[in-house]
Amino acid sequence: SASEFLLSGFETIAILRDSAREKNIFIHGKIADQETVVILEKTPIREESLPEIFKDSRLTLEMKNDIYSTYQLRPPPHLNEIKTTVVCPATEKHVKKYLRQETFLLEESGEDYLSITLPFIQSQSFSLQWVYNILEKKAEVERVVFEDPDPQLGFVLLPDFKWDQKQLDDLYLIAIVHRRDLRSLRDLTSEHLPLLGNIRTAGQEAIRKRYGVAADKLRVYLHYQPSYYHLHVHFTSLSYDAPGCGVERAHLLSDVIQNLEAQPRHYRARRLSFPVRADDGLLAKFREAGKA
Ligand code: M7G
Repeated sequence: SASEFLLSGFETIAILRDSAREKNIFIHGKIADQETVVILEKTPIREESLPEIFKDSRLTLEMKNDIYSTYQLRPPPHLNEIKTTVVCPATEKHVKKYLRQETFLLEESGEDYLSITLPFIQSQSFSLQWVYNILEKKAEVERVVFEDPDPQLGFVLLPDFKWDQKQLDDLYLIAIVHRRDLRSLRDLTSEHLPLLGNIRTAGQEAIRKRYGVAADKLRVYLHYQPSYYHLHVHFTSLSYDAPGCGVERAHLLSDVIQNLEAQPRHYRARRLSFPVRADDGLLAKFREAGKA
């Protein structure tokens, strides 16, 4: 069927990163001569599946010592799934994004943004096609949780593709704005307060209605720098240590709103810090300009 996909033609080129703790692996390879990134991730164990696991699984003893014993448990196959993300054809930038690398913190003034960062992101950032597909109802249509169609204040709220929606512990949604002229936090001024307020209020309300998760259980933030330069806001479960939710990259929406209320051009003027990977072209540009 159209929703089935074969990985048997996948040829591995390199392991980009893996983590025993996160139980995932990022692989660069080829499918039919096309550059591809595949991400495999073991999914959390859900409380609802415990009765089935206890009833239908086979245990093999590994060791026993006094009151302690460890086993290998083989659950029924449908409870042993691996969440798989495929990027194909992948660009070199995708391969770099997932490669584990040393990072450096850059501090960017408003002027640095205009003279270094903006020209750089205009020349080489990820395609926004997936974003436009969502806004134009060409992809992920049935996944949309909430939409405000207003062209200026509106947005689409849907599950982030990092979340499989099977448990609330790692709840992760994104709100993507309808207007297409806002690249990132840097573009925001007090003029955009109605948009930001709408995303916060309507987004939280939609998540409460759909998932029963209250506003005080959500971490609502923007990334700077984002990977995709079309304004979007992350909504993650407060109890989930989401990738990229650290202070060096995440800006809480409520702080953003307060900063703009206090100073309309806060994000145009202020120095902003953010991490970059060792081989990020932006780091090279900052170094060329003697700013890093
Ligand atoms: P970001 O801050 O621009 O970059 O966030 P990051 O990926 O470095 O965090 C973009 C968000 O959009 C991320 O949380 C991605 O997981 C998510 N995302 C990316 N793509 C390509 C898709 C997609 O095709 N569908 C959905 N639903 N989410 C995506």
